[in-house]
Amino acid sequence: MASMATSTLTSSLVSSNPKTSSFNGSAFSSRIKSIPQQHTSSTISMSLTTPPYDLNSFKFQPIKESIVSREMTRRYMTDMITYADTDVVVVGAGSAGLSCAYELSKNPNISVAIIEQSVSPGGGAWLGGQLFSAMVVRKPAHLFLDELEIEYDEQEDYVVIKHAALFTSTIMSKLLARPNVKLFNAVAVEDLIVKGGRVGGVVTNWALVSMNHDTQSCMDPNVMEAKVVVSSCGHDGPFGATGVKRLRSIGMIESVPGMKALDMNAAEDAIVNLTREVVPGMIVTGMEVAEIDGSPRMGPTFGAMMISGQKAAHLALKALGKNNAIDGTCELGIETPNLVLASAETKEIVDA
Ligand code: 48N
Repeated sequence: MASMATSTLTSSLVSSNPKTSSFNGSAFSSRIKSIPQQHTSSTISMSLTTPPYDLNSFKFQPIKESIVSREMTRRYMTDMITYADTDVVVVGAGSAGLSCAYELSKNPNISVAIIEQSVSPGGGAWLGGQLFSAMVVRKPAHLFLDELEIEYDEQEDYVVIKHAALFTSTIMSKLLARPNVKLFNAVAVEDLIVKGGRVGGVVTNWALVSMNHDTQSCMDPNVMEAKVVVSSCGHDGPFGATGVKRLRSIGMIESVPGMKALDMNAAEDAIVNLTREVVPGMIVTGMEVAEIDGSPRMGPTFGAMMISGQKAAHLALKALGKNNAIDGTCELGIETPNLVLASAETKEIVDA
């Protein structure tokens, strides 16, 4: 009964009729954007279908333990052999990295490896600000959410996803289902492959090994070659901004000034406009852009991560000589995002 009472309370707060509901006194938005009825979680959870088996006499088919081991080992080793030389490596599976990999995965001829040091990919996108649930996305980035069929509460200039995990779990479920994508989580990129002044791949190790190099004798890494590397290492956490910091320590860039103080409006435009190939073979996206350019931080708004990730994908497609939305060479609406991606780099935003 409690859950019913809660859902009644919740629905009165977010009722689609502004005249009958208000929140902190201001009338609520005119409508809640929802996806076709057959997809909504409330339909699924409210349906009274019973499981297709008898829960009172449930029995699994038999299995040999070694078969489980062989199934996991064969697949993982096959994936490592397959992705040892790949088109694009995306370092970091936060909102920017996931958006980039999702956009790239639309082209079935592109192979994408996502390297994420955490066991649980998603970076900072499992929650909004200060560990609150809701995720704010400023328009027109909500059009990306429409493409992902993610429900949100719509306001005039922004939308609110009721729980950030709805974005992260939805984009990940769609992305990981695609045949040309492989996520290597619990794996860290601890260095770059650089040949002739061009980034040509990444140096990897189990993340727990990367974090414990000082506790053992030498534990050498593995490698993964790539035509293009997209660095989306964020700015926070034990591995924050490790992509651009490595570029600095090997002298490929001069400085990593770090993000400036918070200014939502300046920050989100700057992140998207400054998303670019910072050295030959390496594109930077998401909050790492703020780290390398010293642009302001935006705090708990996530649209820039999504669009920066999409832009990084099209910059990677351009670098691969494929149709892309930067050159305007891909069919509108099929391969491109339903937004016109700003292609001009506008350094003056940062200097303003
Ligand atoms: O979510 P993050 O940290 O980074 P982004 O850029 O995708 O999104 C940033 C966003 O969540 C914000 O910070 C918001 C908008 N706040 C801004 C503000 O003003 O505070 O994801 C980065 C991911 C994480 O999952 C890391 O674990 C991972 O990258 N990672 C790595 N994985 C493998 N190897 C590495 N060397 C590595 N470095 C980071």
